[in-house]
Amino acid sequence: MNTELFLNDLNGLDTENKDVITLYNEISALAMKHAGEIAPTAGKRNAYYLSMEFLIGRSFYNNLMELGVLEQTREILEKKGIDINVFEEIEDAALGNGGLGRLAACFLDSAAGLGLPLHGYGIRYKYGLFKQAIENGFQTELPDDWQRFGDPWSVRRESEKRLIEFADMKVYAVPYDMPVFGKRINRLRLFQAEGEGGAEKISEYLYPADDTEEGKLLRLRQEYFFSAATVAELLDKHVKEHGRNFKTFADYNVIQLNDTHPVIAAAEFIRLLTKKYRLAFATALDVAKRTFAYTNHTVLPEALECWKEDYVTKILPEIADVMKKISVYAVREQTAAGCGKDEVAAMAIYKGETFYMANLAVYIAKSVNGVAMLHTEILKASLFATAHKTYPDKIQNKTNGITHRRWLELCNKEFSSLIDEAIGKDWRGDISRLSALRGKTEGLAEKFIEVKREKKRRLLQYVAEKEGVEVSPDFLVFAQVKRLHEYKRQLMTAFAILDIYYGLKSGEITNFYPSLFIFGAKSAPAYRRAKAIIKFINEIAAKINADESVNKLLKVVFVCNYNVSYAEKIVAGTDVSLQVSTAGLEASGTGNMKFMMNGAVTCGTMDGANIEIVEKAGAENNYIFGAEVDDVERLKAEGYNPEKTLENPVCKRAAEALINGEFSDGGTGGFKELYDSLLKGASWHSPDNYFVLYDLPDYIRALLKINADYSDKRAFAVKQLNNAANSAYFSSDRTIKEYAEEIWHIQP
Ligand code: 26Q
Repeated sequence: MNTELFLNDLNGLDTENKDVITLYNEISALAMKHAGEIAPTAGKRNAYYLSMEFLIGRSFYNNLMELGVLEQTREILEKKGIDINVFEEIEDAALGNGGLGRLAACFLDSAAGLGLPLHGYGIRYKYGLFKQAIENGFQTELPDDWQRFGDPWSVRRESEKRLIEFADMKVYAVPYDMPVFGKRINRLRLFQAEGEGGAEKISEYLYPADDTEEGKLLRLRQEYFFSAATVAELLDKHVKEHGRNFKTFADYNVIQLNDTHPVIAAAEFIRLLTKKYRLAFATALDVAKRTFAYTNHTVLPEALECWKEDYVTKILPEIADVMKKISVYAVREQTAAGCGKDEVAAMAIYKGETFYMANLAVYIAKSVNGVAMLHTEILKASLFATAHKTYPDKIQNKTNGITHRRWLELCNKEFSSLIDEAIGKDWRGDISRLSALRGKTEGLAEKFIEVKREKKRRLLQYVAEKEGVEVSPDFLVFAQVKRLHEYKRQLMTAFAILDIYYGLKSGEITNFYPSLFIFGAKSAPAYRRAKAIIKFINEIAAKINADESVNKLLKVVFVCNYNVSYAEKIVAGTDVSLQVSTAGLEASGTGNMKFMMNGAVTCGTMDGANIEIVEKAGAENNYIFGAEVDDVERLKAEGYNPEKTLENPVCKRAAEALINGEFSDGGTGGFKELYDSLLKGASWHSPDNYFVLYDLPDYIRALLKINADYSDKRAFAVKQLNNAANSAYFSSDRTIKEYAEEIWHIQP
């Protein structure tokens, strides 16, 4: 960054009578002008991160911070009578829907920060994740036209567009580059679909509804569209720099597949090498096997991608052929390695006229990684057990992380300054230094209480404005913010709150510290039960908040349109992070890390990265409850019957709240469906598939213990600080260093 020129231009900028959007575009353009160029990739080994999602959030503040001019910009604007906070009006770029997309954004930030050549490749959706409105307690969806504010952080590269061919259409992939600022400027390249005959549709929506054949084909087109554009670009670049010597391709390039969504890139890679460059199939396959690596992000059966052969054949016949041929090679190789019929079947890439994309990814990839220790162990022992036996060195762990720049320095300036005061500023450049806080938590407690109260005050002021619910910053704040899914068990939290409410009303619960529960979540538009849970939460919130006999002690708020920017406020202003997924089902979680780093305790199950959080921060500083993986397995083997839990009046009352008429689902039948899912089983699931009723009593006990402990505010603040002090491990800087050293083999 040429700071001097930027500040000079900014000082000279005429801001009179300009609206916020104009100012945003002009200031961002100045930063882009003086930031410097994206670093060249030639002559060194580069890593490419292929992802259907990049959940970037707001770029303005973050980029100015990365460029080292945020504070000066604030001051210059102030002199011009502009409060820098006005740019909060600019909405997020939400080109992703949850953990996997946000992880991609954190990884790019860390790689740039560490000076490592990692580049993101994905899709420039016209509409990002839908905007959520709540109407009468129900989620409704509105299109997210994020580009209406302009897109000053992207540069269109018209001359680098290329034609992508389907059997029935041709589409241009036009690259838009977003620089990722840090010690090095890396590239996030997002392709936009253009052309005739409905070409633009391909990059119109993130997650088009896929309940029809047309919807499914559109998703397949999206996957191929950006994968093919990326692979063609990398091969062209290799030919230009090294000639047609593809044996060295893997020396210069490594392609990380963010889940299976872009694994079709491997098939396209082989297709191009064999068809365009005339390599033998075995040779092309070998190059692919040395180039690709794959990250798995979920073990939920319904989230494992598979494609019916006739869909693929319809629009990508050559890709279908390549995948079948890969399958033949895999079977041959596995049989030669001594695998039996069942083992080969368990690893099948192509079986029953269906392609199994996770099996394809595992076979092709030189490295397969899980995203937290437990998750990786589950991959080895269950999901990919046969592959693990066959290829014992393939599966490895890379515990997720979050960028401490956005998730601490940017969102919590107050806490960051307190840390500076205590241990100096070195931690900002080298997060491992944060552990210097460890010995100092007792001494910092009073000041931390002040900081937390201030962050709470700001959060609650915002919540009051947006949601119309007023809460005192003296409340103890719990938060459960994440995608709405049954396995994440927001319903269990709703039940627990309801039980506490009944207990307060009856006088069974006494000495209760005033508490607020914040929920934030979007449900997939077609996921009926998740939508019913949102309605249920809003129903109990309305009831409790309106009840004068209780609402001085208990409040509930469901924040509307939870997104990255809302998260920045919530993680800083929360005391207790709720991470209560059914053990074994949350691959990692990353929200848990954001809260921890901002000094919140975790109330959670032994799942995902919670296990590592507790290991680092100490069991005494967190609140763990509920069934563990072994318990869940045992319960399933025994034939868990939730009817039995109804013998406990707590569980009975919870379940009945769904059907006794106390709360209305507006005649949709949604609450009855939830009730049935708990006691009869929904879809292909067994009754209470996620052990909500089973874990509920222990959850309530944990919540009440937290409430009691909070009355010693000082001791509680020390627990919170102990979490922050031990959070360095969860910086994505650490994660990215591990990927760089152990999978990518790239250097600054
Ligand atoms: C699958 C089939 C067909 C269409 C779509 C999908 C699909 C789409 C998105 C499957 C999965 C996803 C997203 C998964 C995801 O976000 N997983 C989360 O990844 C985080 C980062 O590793 C983890 O922290 C979370 O635990 C995990 O849930």
